[in-house]
Amino acid sequence: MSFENIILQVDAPVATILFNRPKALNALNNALFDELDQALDQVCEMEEVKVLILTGSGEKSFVAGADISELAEMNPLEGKFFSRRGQLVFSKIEALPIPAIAAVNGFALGGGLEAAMGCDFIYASTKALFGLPEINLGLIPGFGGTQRLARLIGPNKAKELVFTGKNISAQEAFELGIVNKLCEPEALMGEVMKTAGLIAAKGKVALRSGKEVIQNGMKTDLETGCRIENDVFGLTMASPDAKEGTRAFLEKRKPDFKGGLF
Ligand code: CO8
Repeated sequence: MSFENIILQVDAPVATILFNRPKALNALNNALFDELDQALDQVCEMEEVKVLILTGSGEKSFVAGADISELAEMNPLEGKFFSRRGQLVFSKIEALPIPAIAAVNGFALGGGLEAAMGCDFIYASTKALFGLPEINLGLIPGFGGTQRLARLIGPNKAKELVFTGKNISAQEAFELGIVNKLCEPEALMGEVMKTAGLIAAKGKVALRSGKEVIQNGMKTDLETGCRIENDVFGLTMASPDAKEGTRAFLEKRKPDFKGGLF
């Protein structure tokens, strides 16, 4: 299916979704959320896809936030629904059974930073700009940003960004731990692809298990998290990939992970 506000490219084992409203710096509107939601469902069903990349089309922007022209026309109830819509779509990225990498190629402001934080980690161009500027519009972040940023960098640093609405450079975002790796703009996609390739060579069941355990464990205390890890470890051991991985090590060869369930 083709979309108007995003582009879905599949080159298995990697799928890439580009936010594609370059004239509005890829701002997020309702139509884009509908398409993103559908594209995520499609990616989920592609057995051969093992990594998802999210990036922005055009040179300038990953996503410059929610579409302010649409936002300005909403009544409070519509705003509440829109906020929840965005939260659910970004939570869907977080809950994908495959790793998702944000390749932040430019502005990642408001909903843009929130989209990137829904991914498992962020690589960014040295030219990228990050921030939660909603306070400048008399608002607060509404697509999960207050919660994800506070968990990512701690509540005090998150509050400073939310209260001041100031934009920070890619270097500052890297130092705060928002960004895993900084790349020269022309090298960004290559670096992201390199890491995606490393990930895609692993077993799909183990990737899914590792993601699930970290995410569910982070919502709880250490002991409960270890119990979750323990249960999922046992299940993962039952997968054909686990048998292949351990056998390949003993036979001194590269594993050939085929995915597949138990
Ligand atoms: N929404 C709609 N249009 C936008 C947006 C946006 N967020 N950002 C940029 N645009 C449009 C501009 O209006 C402009 O359109 P036109 O050419 O028709 O005038 C075009 O994109 C290019 O933008 P600029 O000319 O402003 O480009 P600059 O390079 O000069 O500036 C900036 C780039 C700094 C990114 C600037 O555009 C800007 O500050 N944009 C807004 C950033 C922002 O405030 N983002 C947060 C939005 S609010 C949000 O994300 C809330 C999420 C939770 C919502 C909860 C639901 C209710």
